[in-house]
Amino acid sequence: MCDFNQMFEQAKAWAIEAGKLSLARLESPIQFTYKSSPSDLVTHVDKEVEEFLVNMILKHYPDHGIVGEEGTFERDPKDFETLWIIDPIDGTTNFIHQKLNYVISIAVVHQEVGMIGIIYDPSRDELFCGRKGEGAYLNGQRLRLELPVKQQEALICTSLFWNQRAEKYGLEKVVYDLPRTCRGIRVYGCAALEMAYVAAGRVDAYVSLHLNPWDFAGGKVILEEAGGSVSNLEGEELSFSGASTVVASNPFLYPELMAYMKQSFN
Ligand code: 2AM
Ligand code: CA
Repeated sequence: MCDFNQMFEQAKAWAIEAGKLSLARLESPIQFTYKSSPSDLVTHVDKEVEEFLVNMILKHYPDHGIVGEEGTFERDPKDFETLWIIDPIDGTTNFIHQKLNYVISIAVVHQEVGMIGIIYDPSRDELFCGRKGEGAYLNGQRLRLELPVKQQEALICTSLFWNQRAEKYGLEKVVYDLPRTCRGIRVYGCAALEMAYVAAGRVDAYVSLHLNPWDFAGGKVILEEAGGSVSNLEGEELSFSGASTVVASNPFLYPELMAYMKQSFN
């Protein structure tokens, strides 16, 4: 039997501990290397935080699987009924350049259903969390998206980086067309933080042409528990097993935004 309540409490504590570790490491110079390109970076802290989280998870749940951005856990995720999907540092480029606007993101997925989402922002000491059927919270305050928003009044986040998928969909549609339809665009460079901000009502939607499961898994659970809507650009449920486009939105804005997206990206 899975005790999701216990996992939820542990995941929150581990995310905070990982966040404190990242802040301590920022007191010394950060070394980084390139992964696939000069805009795809990894630091020794990404690896250290992932190792810390993997060790904690396996110590308490040796029969669970883990999908992490840095690939510390090497077994096939398909072999596990319960999976932890973790991004040790989401917003690595911000972590290096700005020392803020990065988060630790953790999700627990059971039989392909998102059960737990945790996003911790160490520099602001903000903990966003959600548990399936139990609501979403920011530092203990319940998050509920209850106010209608129209697209022309909406503040919309997006991620601006080039890759082949973004090229295929047309990055210019997000850069040039979308700003004409709404009040403003914000780009924080940290997908999980931006999804958490949609859940908190700080922005009204987040759109990405390419995200990996570790970028969106925690945010999906939190946003849905706050009453928000999440899908890919085609309006389909996000799968935790591969990269995808992502639309994460205030529920009242979602139908209008999706109608616009479908027409714009057709
Ligand atoms: P990361 O920092 O963990 O790499 C904005 O750049 C957001 O999109 C970040 O959350 C970043 O995650 C993610 N992202 C996914 N694919 C990316 C890519 N090819 N280049 C830059 N950021 C990417
Ligand atoms: Ca990431």
